[in-house]
Amino acid sequence: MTTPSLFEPTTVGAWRLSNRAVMAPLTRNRAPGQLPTADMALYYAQRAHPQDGAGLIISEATPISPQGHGYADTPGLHNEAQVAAWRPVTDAVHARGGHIVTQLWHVGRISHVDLQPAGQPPVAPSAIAAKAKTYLIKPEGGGFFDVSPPRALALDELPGIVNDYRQASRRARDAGFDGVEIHAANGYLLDQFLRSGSNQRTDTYGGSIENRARLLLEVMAAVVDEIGGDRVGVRLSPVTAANDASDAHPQPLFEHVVRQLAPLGLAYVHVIEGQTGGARDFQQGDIPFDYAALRTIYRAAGGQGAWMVNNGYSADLAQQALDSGADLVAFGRGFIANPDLTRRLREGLPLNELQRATLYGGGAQGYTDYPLAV
Ligand code: 8OZ
Repeated sequence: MTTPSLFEPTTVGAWRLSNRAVMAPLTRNRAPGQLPTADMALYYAQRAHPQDGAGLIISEATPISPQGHGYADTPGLHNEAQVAAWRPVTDAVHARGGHIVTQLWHVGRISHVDLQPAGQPPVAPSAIAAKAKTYLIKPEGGGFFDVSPPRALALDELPGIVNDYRQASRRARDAGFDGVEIHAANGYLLDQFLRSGSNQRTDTYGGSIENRARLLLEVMAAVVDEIGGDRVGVRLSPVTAANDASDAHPQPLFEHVVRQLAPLGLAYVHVIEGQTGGARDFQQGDIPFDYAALRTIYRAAGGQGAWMVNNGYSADLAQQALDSGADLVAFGRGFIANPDLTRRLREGLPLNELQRATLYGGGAQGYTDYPLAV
């Protein structure tokens, strides 16, 4: 039996990808005025080489509405100026032979009044403040600040949020993206609804697992209806504690989610294993999360989307994951520091070191100046 190689082409949803290495979504805070820039086009194009770069690029998290913003200088997809400014980014990636989807984002309670329309409190399932920080750029410079206490969304506001995702997916298509990934991970709005620690609603969007999953599933159905399931993925982080996310019983919650996602005909399901950017064996509650069972349940329910895994993968670990049934592997830090990460993994070349001081905000340094291997 031959097992798939990280370095071989594959078909995912509507796309023929030149390899199975994916560039994970990565917030970089280099979009002043919430508009994509020429530097961003260069950065993504550098990572889009068909053999040496990512088979699929997932853009940095991209807010669907003014209210969906929670960090300084993140590029939106909620007005026509942003659509026009994203176009050179998608064109540059396509000119290199790559594929790019945008990650659609609403931060929910992980925001700050400085970034909210009219200085209003951020919105959340329930009025519970996260013990978390956000990145702001003040006149004296960029830094991390406590998030602001949120207000609970009213029931009659939720259809508008679903519609914001729908409109953003339409704008993504207009901007030339190959599709979208719905960001339902890392303690942002959709994950806040999923998990009991942030969702204490008593209406049909809180309480039971079915109710907590409702908003995500309505968003997925709307976006699939708008642009087609074969251009839509979703990112989940079943156990992460990022942004104060918590749920004592993630296994039945996420099993319900993937069972409900199965009939949508998605391009892929993207799962962060463990603590985002941290320990792969991190768990919430008493029982280690069973990721293999999650995939088995998705498949048993008829789900045919590619299974994308992420978090701290090396070349060896990636190949092991492909050998045991994963279809795609997403690399984050590796692609920040190595535009030619796929080639380096294929040839066993050393990796550039990640420069942490230039991760968030700033200019070309630590962004478009990481060298290719010689
Ligand atoms: C790091 C800094 C800011 C945002 C995520 C969108 O964790 C993010 C993010 C990561 O998904």
